[in-house]
Amino acid sequence: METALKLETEIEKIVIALAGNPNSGKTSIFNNLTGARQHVGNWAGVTVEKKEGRLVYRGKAHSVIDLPGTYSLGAYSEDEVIARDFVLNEKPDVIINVVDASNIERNLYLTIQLLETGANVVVALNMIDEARTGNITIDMAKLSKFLGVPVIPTVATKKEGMKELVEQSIQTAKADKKSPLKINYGQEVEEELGRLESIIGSHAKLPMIFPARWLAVKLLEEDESIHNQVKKYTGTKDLLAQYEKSVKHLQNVTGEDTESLIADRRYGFIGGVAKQVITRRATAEYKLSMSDKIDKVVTNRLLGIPIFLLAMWGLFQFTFTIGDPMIGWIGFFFAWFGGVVSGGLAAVNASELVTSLIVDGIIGGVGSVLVFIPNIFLLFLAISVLEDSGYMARAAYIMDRFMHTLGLHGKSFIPLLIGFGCNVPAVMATRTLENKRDRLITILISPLMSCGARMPVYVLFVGAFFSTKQGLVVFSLYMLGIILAVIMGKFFKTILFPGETAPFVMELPPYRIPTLKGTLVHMWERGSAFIKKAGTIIFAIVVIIWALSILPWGVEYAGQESLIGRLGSFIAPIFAPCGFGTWEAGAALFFGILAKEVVVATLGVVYGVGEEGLVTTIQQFWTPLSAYAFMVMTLIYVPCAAVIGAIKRETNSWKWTAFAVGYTMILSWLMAFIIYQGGRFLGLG
Ligand code: BGO
Repeated sequence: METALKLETEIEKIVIALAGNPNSGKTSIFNNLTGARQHVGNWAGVTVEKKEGRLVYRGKAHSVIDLPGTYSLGAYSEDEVIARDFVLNEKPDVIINVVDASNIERNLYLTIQLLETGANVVVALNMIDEARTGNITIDMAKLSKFLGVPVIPTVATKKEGMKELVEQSIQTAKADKKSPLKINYGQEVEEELGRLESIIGSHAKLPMIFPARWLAVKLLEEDESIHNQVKKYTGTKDLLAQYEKSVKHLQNVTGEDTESLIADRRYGFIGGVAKQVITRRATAEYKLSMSDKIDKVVTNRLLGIPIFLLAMWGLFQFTFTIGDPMIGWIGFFFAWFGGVVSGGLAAVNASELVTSLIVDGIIGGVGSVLVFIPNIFLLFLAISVLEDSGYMARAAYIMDRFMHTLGLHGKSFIPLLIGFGCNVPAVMATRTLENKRDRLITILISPLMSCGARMPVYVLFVGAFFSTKQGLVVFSLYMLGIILAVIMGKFFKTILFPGETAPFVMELPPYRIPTLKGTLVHMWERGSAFIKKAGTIIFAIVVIIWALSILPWGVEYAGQESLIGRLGSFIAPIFAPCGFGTWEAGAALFFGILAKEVVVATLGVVYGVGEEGLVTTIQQFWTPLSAYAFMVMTLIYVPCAAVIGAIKRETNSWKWTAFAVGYTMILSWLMAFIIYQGGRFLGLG
């Protein structure tokens, strides 16, 4: 007997911790695993009961620790702190997370926090009998894939599933550690997390004690106990200063406290999991929440895509109906301002050269871009409302289903939606995609999304050629961008990277009424970047274009003999089959590579007219058909310089960067050619 006991002790190796919500059946499972081999004491320094037991399985004994029942791994109660410290400091070989199957959404809040620590977890999906009688069906294989851990159905009261649970736990304990679950906390929070993580990573000790991302999340959650622990280490001043800055910044931008922001995203993740793994038959007891009710319509299989299209259409109608009269006012202002400045310069006997630089170059060029401020701000305002209300996440969810039918990764759609604002953050947002191939495909197709910088080109051309259907025409361009992105994605996937797509969770945060402050701040963040760009990069480019318009000395300003005229003339034949073979169009597209707004700025400089005059001038050189082909060209051809830089940074490859530039060039020419020649063939122009 003694020898047997000694043997057992010698081979007792694996430490299993049981974690779960109160009443999830943790004690029942603990009793099943350990039988009479239990010992009850206290956790060090506190009066909370600590239950330890011995599990004997296949002649080997293992230790089982019952952690206090908690809903979270925060620091709100002693129980939570004990559970968290044990997980982080004692690092059990495996954690059995007991989840009440009849109450899965609430229980998963703890699960995802355990997974975020990077611990080895096995989910015991307990009370599966109750779930069945409550008319709940759970797709366990899918749940396991989404969480990235084994899920074992159990009925603790009947000892069902215990053998599988132990078997799986021992296997998992011996397996290599997985990387921690990475929830996407949204662009703004992710940026701050990135800053904190890089400081944590450079600290001598912290990364050995806490997983870097986990610690960054905890700091942003303003977890006092973690904050105090960090304070004790020397050399953490930078980190704590950055934490304060990040919390303040996020509160300012979102109008919410960071703890709620993070909790919201976690519930979004859980909402996404639940939506895809749980089927509930309607019963009298189960009442749909408001969010569920809205989702039943908005994410409906048949209605989802039409509603998404309607929302997008509404977005452009709103932008143009309200923005259009304002463009007139600002255009009028610049015309007046140009006149005043010109008069002023004449009064002080300024040279013709200076007058030309200021009036034709700067006011004409930068002004022709700035007149589109109302449309751009209104577009960003509408996008912010859709995002802050939680609708954009649903749009991604709907498109996910659609993308999956094409064999594409649905999560790719989130960076693509961000691309409506600017393609640079869209390319950066692909970091949320773990699979390298999916990430590369999404990077390659991101520039096809119509960003705010294309807007000035659209507004100018639809105003000149489609004045009664402006919203509809721009809507068609945005849709074309999405459709081409999907087609090209499918093409790249099939040709370049064949293979399975990994499952993932689409986060579905609860619906919210957007706050005025949050919406305005988001609109301003995006819109002000446009104004800044107009005042810096575009200003500089406009001066260069102006210089090319007056050189060589003595030529007619912006004439065909000027440098820009020669450059445009050299390129123009390429675009002639697409319907816009003028040297001005060629020059505009050439400089538009630097920033897409520059297409309009260049036209403003080379035609030497203000926005008002520009509309009538382009009417002489384009037809509605060639104007549409030109807008399609602007949409697709070459990502702008900033996006090219972002692609290089994110892919870390010149080859893929060149590929992105090359394929968009070819695709844009083909599309413009097909539209123009096809339209002519159909007698449209
Ligand atoms: C009582 N199925 C069902 N149907 N019930 C279960 C299961 C299961 O798989 N697992 C546990 N339970 P704890 P925590 C009770 O005690 O293990 C039941 O807090 C009662 N008690 O029997 O204590 C379990 O440790 C009187 O129910 O959970 C227990 O996590 C009437 O869930 C309860 C009815 O289990 C909580 C039930 C005096």
